[in-house]
Amino acid sequence: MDSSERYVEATAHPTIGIVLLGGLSDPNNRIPLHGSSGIAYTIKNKESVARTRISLSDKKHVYTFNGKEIEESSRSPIALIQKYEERLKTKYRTEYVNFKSENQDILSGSSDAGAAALGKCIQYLLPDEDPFSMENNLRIISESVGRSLYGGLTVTDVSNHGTRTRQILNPEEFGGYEITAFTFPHERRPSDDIHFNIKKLPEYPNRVKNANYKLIELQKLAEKKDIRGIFELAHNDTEEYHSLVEKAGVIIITPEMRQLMKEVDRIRKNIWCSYIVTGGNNVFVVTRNEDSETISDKLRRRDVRITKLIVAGHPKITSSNI
Ligand code: ADP
Ligand code: 3S4
Repeated sequence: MDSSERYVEATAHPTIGIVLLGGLSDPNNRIPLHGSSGIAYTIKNKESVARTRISLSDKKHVYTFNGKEIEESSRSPIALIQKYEERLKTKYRTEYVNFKSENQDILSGSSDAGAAALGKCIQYLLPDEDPFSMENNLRIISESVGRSLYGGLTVTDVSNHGTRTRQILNPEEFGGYEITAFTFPHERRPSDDIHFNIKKLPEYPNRVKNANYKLIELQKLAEKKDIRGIFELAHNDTEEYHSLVEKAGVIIITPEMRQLMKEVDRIRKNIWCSYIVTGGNNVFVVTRNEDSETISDKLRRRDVRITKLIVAGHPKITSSNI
């Protein structure tokens, strides 16, 4: 960084779906076809974050992600920065708006974290920016960005005017529970494989109705602070979602992942636990804190990485000289 450079740096946490999202009405603006819900997470005793710095300089443009230069593409943060560039240049009398982001200890849900950390920087620089229009602009990078923008347990509602996320439980309410991620050693498929295919199914209108209905249920569970109920709902949603995703020809749950899920179903008969599978190569097993070790030991296998996660909060400004 040159000594005259002005900058702001923010971090945001990655996310896991609770009522899973499948189907976008407009692939460029990534507008969801139904409401959804999720939590922000961090690895226990570590900081799972996207760390993003926006700097203002008079020298040249620099855009990097995980140390590599990035190009303009449909989901690129460059397109998002361009939406705010003129206002930033006028307000801060600068020539160039630069972007640098690094992901740290993220298993999945990185795009939400990346979009939210960038959003937090822009909000800092342009505090009058309306949060609703900000959330909808950030969707270019990630359709479920609201989960990371608000942290804890969130619901994202979709209307004709756009999408709006609200937090329905703060992360502290999840203090008695741990999420163990079992990461399988294969590459994940892009989430767009799900989004493009699921909406072609004849069952899809019913899925849209069910997902929206589940959000009403979830709100009631959150009001009662029924954390187990919330993760039971997530467990059932994983089953409904993946049976449709598979009918649409997209296999996310491999036979090895399914085998582990069957074992969770067996354990659940005696000790409470549940699972979630989003679009990646993780099976997330939720347990009470005191049962986490026993259950992980029962599920442990070769080549499957085990990581302990907890629910996390909203983005933070970590440093700035502006
Ligand atoms: P995930 O489950 O990790 O979100 P996706 O395939 O949905 O997986 O999204 C990955 C994409 O998100 C990356 O290819 C990149 O375009 C974008 N992304 C990830 N991290 C960041 C970041 N820190 N800043 C900006 N964009 C990011
Ligand atoms: C496939 O925007 P992810 C999905 O709702 C899309 O979590 C989220 O998750 C499902 O694995 C979901 O791409 O984060």
